[in-house]
Amino acid sequence: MRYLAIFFMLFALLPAQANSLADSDLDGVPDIDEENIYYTNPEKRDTDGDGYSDYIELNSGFSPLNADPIKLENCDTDSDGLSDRMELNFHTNLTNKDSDNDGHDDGVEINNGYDPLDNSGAKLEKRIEINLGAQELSYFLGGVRMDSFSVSSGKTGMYTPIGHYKVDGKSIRAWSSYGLWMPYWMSLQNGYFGIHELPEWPDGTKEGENHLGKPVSHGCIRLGVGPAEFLYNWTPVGTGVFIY
Ligand SMILES: [Ca+2]
Ligand SMILES: [Ca+2]
Ligand SMILES: [Ca+2]
Ligand SMILES: [Ca+2]
Repeated sequence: MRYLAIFFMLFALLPAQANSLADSDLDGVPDIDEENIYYTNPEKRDTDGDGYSDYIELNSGFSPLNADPIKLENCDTDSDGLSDRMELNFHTNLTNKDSDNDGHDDGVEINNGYDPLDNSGAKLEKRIEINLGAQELSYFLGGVRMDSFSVSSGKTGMYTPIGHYKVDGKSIRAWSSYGLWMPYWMSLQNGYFGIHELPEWPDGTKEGENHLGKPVSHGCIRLGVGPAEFLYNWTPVGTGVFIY
């Protein structure tokens, strides 16, 4: 038993080693992270001089580089169209517009699906996830969640199937056998079901405008006006869709 106790003590010591990285200003953020991730001053606890340490700002979601109380998602230090929050998520340089020096700003690369850390023109993987319990669709670029939209999925008895699918076709306007148009249609399982904007009756009236967030469809995933068109244009055929 004594050996076992020593064994566990050794493991208990390991996390302490991870915290022994140099931290010159003792603000809780290691020098190496201040220099390479957050671009804060490793010699100054409060880089922007607003009275809050870099550590406190980062842990409460505020920019440690801006003395105004601005959240990381609303701050774009290098004005490249990508927020500081997203720069941290994508591991890009939040003080350099063009992290991979290929002539295209980070924000432009992300908006067009390119890898802002690869100057060979490589694209990042796109993925869509639909959480039926939350009635929410999220889309991901390179593993980073970009945004989420409220949806309406299948009602009781006409449940939206769960599982892994791929977008296998697209149409600006598809006709449903229920007698409705489905704008911005993205087909799953060869059209067995799909993702589309709130459906439209032939007279132009929209169906289910107050139903986003509630499962009332015939099995499809309905998106609101705006998000449906955006996602249609963002999503290439072949994009993975994970429904759970
Ligand atoms: Ca520090
Ligand atoms: Ca500060
Ligand atoms: Ca930026
Ligand atoms: Ca670039």
